[in-house]
Amino acid sequence: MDIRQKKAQLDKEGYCVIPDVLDAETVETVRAKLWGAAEKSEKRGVPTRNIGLDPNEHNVRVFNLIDLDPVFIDLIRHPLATDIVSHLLGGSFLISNFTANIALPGSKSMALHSDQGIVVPEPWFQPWSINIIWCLNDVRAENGATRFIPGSQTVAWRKDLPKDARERLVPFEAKAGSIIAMDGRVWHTSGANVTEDEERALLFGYYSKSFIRPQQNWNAALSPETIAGLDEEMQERLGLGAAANVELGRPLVQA
Ligand SMILES: O=C(O)CCC(=O)C(=O)O
Repeated sequence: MDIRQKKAQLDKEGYCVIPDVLDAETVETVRAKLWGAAEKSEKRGVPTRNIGLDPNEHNVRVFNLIDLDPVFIDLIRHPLATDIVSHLLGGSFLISNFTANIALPGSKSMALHSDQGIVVPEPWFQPWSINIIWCLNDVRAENGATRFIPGSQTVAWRKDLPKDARERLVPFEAKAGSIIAMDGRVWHTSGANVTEDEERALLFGYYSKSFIRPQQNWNAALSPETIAGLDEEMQERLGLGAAANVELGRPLVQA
């Protein structure tokens, strides 16, 4: 696999799929830990179903993965993931969120959106955020693959979205163990899982330029034990330090 080619595709088409990032055994381990994290979240009083994002209870949403199992810390800082993120956003980025959506049989499609549009107002001229989607199952149309509008990373204004936007959606296809890198400006939605018994578990590692406030307030979301176990780099990526918006402060005008 030529990673330069994948990055070029991300630049040009707004996405790329990188296969075989996790081997089959690791995928199974992470999938089991994800279900464990869902249970832990429920025990903490953070519900995972019917939280208002999806049309019915067949989606399982798990938030704050970083606080639920160390395996998710390894994934959010995975060298290949952060290499792709820094390719698109530049070196100064923050971890904005890390969540899961398990689409079970009977789940339906959510509202069409772009993730950048959720964190900054239009116009969206540049890539300021990116999702690294970890596939824990084979992903295909029938089991509810994420559906996206090809080329929609060039839509700067909501009014420029095509009238038939939903008809233009196409499903990603990827094997378990792949990652899908998706420019934050790409318009997309979850698919409907129409299978009898197939699960579709995806993790969404979301990163944004460091001048954008992360979706999760990590200072409030992470337990002291989790924070104590993080090294300096992770603390910085999560915006846990006292300094903020240093990126824009750096190029001070010379006298
Ligand atoms: O689960 C999916 O396929 C998409 C989820 C998504 O776009 C979201 O939660 O914002």
